[in-house]
Order: sequence, then C-alpha cells, then structure tokens
Amino acid sequence: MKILILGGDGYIGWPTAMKLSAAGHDVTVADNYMRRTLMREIDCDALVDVPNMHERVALWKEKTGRDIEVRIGDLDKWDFIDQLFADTMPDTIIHYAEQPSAPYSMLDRRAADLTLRNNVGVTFNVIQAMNEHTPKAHLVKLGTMGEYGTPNIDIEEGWLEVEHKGRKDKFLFPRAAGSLYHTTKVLDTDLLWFYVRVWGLRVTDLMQGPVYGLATDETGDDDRLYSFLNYDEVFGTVVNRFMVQAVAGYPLTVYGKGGQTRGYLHLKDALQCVQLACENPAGEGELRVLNQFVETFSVNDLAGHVQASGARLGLDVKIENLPNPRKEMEEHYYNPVHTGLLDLGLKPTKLTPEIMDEMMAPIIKHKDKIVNDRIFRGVKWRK
Ligand code: USQ
Repeated sequence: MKILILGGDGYIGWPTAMKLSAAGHDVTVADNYMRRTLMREIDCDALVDVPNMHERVALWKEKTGRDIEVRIGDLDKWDFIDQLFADTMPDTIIHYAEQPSAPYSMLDRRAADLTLRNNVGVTFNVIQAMNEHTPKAHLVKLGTMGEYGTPNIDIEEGWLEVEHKGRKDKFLFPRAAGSLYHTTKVLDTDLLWFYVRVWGLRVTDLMQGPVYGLATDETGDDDRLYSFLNYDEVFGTVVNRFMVQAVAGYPLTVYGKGGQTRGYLHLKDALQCVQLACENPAGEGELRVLNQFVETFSVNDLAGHVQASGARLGLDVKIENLPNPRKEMEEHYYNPVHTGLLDLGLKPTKLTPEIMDEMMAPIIKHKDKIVNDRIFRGVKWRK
C-alpha cells in the first residue's frame, strides 16, 4: 500500500514508519517538527538524541535498503497538504499530526489555543484533502481512550446502544474528556463522524491509552533509530516518566491517591495495532472505533512495578504522593471493552518483570543526560 503518515516525526510516528516500511509498504512521512519546537520552548528534551527526519530516513536506508519519503511542512496550511495528497495519492493515511500532550494544552491560553486550532484544523484539512484527492482511501486516525473519561459504567468500543421510551438506537459512546487536548480528540471524532455520514469516508478511530517503551523490532538496540523518550511532566507519559525517575533516584511522582486507572500498551503493540488497522480497512461510510490498549493499571500499580524493577536492578526507588496538579477522579470504576484489535490478530505484550527490566536498560545507559529539574513543574488544570 501507499501509506502517508502525518506526524511522522513523533513518538509513535517514526516507529510506525519503520514498521510499515519493513512490512513492504511504500511510506511517506510528513511533519512540521512541532513537538521539537514546543520542547525547546518549554525547555525539555528527549533522553536519547533524536536525529532529524532526513537523517532518520538516511539511517533507515543504510540499515535496510528501503526508502521512506520525507515532507516537512504544516498540515494546517491548505497549500501544503493539498500538494502532499496530490503528489502521494495514498491508499491509507495515518493521522498522528496533533499536539499530543494533555498538560501542554492546560499550560496557558496560548498553548490551549495552539492545541485547539492545530488539532481540529489539521483533522479538518485531512478530511478535505481526502475528499479532493483520495475519497476511497482509508483514514486511520489516532484518538485517545481519554475521550471517554472515567464513567461509572463499562466503556464500550466506540458505540452505545440506547433504549429510550421503548425505542432503540446506536450512538457514539458518551464522551467526557479530562483536558483540552483530550477534548480536541472528541471534536475530531465528531468531525469525522459527520463526514463519514455525509461523504461516505472510510475511517478507523483508534482510542489509544498511554504508551510506554522505546525499543521496537525495527530499532533493536540502535539508539539512533529510537523515538523521543520524554520524561518531563509535559511530554512524558507516566510509565516512561517513572522509569526515568527510578534511574535518577527521584521519588516516583504519584499524583494524588494514585487510584487513577487507564488502559496501557507497549510501543510495539501500538505499532501492531496500527498495522492491523491499515491492513484490515474500515468499509466505505464506516466509522470504526477500536479501543487500543492491552491491560489496565492504576498509577499505584505502575509505581509498584517500577519500584520492583528498580529493586531487581539494584536501585532504591521511593514513591511520593504529590498533590494532584490535574482535575481527575483518583478512585473510580474502569472497565473498557477492548476486543476489536484482538479479533484482528493483536498479540499483546504484557508489562511483565522481564519487559520492565528490558525497558530500563537504555535509560540506565543514558542516565547522565537526565536533568532532574525537568521532571516536575506542576502544570495545574485550574490556576
Ligand atoms: N500521572 C501521575 N504521575 C505522573 C504522570 C502522570 O500520577 O508523573 C497520572 C496522571 O494524573 C493520569 C495518568 O497518570 O491519571 C496518566 O497520565 P499520562 O501523563 O501518562 O497520560 P495522559 O496525560 O492521559 O496522556 C497520555 C498521552 C496522550 C494519550 C493519553 C491516553 O500523552 O497523548 O492520548 O495518554 S489516555 O490517558 O488514555 O487518555
């Protein structure tokens, strides 16, 4: 397939490009380096240096002999995306091109504005570009489990059948996002659902939980091919942060009571899921929603797993409960369905002690680069 990856420089974007290229697909990546720009602005950095896109594809070519095409530009600008679609005419579009951080979206008015406009604006442009150039193509859009929030009932896979006053109908599962970032993903889903109904687009919305890990089948232990490993509060997600904190001797930053429960997955599984979605497309006029995670943990469970791994590796890991800077439930019911991707063939990687210890290795190797001051800054949801 001809696959266009929007946001191909990101934490999941670049590993996806390598995975699909290795599987024999013809891959083009587009990115405007927004994550790098924002990281510089807020003074944080990935733990392992990340070469730019042109350097990355050159390394990939040297390693595998395969070509990946790179386009640098802003997908929120119609001229750029219009030309990109006209030149590449993709069969499948993977859309990751969004500001991905919940804390960043809550930082200040300007960051909120950028998140809202970029995320919804790019999704709108993708829909328009598909309609203009590739109306039969399949869009694989990265959503988030955070669109559902933490309701006191089981979370279904995208849709809910409702019986009301003796009649039945099916609706998108109620959404109650916990940050502006998560809310932009709800808005994306609504835009997509509208154009699926009206224009008959084919769309898969992947409701992904927090991802962890760095090495994939394609990187092996070649540091130069690694993605961004962020451990700062804004761009780092909780498991990656806890592992870096453990290595740095910084007490694990559990927010509030630590009963917050989410569905997690390894980066390798995120790639499997995206590949399965691409290779088994949604039908014409279908918005297929898949819940993308393999197991649920509370923050306390995760802190326990990282502490245990630290003990096996000779690190004395402490845990600290900090006042929660976010507004979220710290004890709640959480039982989301996640059978769609398993039915498509997902082989889950569980967070076993072996996987945990294996993920700590590159962090220990780059320990000297950890800057403790970047770990916690307390971005509050409400000032
Ligand atoms: N948490 C802590 N301590 C920390 C960091 C986080 O207790 O040092 C807690 C948070 O309060 C939250 C949970 O861990 O309850 C997960 O936080 P996170 O920062 O790992 O994830 P989140 O901000 O929700 O966002 C991440 C990705 C986002 C993706 C989302 C999936 O950045 O792109 O959409 O995970 S989900 O969480 O299911 O909405």
